[in-house]
Amino acid sequence: MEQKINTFLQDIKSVVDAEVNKALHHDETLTDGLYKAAEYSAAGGKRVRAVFTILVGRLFGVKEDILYKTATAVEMIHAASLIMDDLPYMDDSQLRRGKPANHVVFGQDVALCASIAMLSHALELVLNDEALDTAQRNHAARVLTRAFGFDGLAAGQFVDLKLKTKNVDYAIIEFINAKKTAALFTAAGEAAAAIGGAGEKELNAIVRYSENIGFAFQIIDDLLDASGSKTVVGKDTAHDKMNFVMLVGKDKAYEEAQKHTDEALRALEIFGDKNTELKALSAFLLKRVH
Ligand code: GRG
Repeated sequence: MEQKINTFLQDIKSVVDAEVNKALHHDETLTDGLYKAAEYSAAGGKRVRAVFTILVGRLFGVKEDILYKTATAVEMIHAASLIMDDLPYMDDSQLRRGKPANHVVFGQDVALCASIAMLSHALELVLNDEALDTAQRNHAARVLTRAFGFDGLAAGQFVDLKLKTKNVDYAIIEFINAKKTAALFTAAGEAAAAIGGAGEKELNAIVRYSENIGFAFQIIDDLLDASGSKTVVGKDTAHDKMNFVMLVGKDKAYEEAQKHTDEALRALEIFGDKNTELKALSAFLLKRVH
């Protein structure tokens, strides 16, 4: 099953790369530089969130291609957040996905415009998606919009930046991980489940699954930062921000990631045998450090 997830990641990566190219295709000459900056950062990445979106949809019997645009929108929101995260007045990172950060190549002004344009375009993709009916489009757009605002990425980043290493305890790191990382997984999961016609109980289970997977994903990311060199990880690993690994150490942090993965698996129990792929994805994501 691990090999199946690996192959699936590669397949979905090609699909999302093609969808991104389609989404950013344009005939504009005056704003060509803006599109180029967006394309630069929308490219690459493991596409874990796209796979996550599609596998949640499959649990509800949604055909993969119905979710291509939603999955691409999720990846574009993620890419937009990475551009912002690397800016000098945020994390001040020079390297991302194994290449110079967006602002290093295009300048801070263009990087910010490209990030905002990508956020906007991601929502347009969902709202104009002909594979979805109006209710599905609206539901997906609503949850994805919420994921990067006061209840999502911006909130998590704000607390992360402002607190740095001062007075940070478990509850604060929990807040940061929930908003900065898990919120987008949760929105992706909820959008896919809603497209699949999930009822309230099923939707709640997927939200619980996604929140826990997102939380574990951030801890594993921190563990990779703590043990990998920046050439291996493909991004700057030294930050003055506090994280779970710095707070409790590597072993306890890994245990915490395991606990969240177990909780995610418990949430899937109501789906019986149909949950095999999502279970495999959870195990695969946890194993990134071992
Ligand atoms: C309003 C969009 C918006 C953002 C403002 C900058 C910001 C607030 C939030 C930053 C959120 C952020 C960068 C969280 C880190 C999440 C994370 C674990 C990133 C690494 O994800 P991977 O490993 O990366 O999936 P790839 O490169 O494979 O896609």
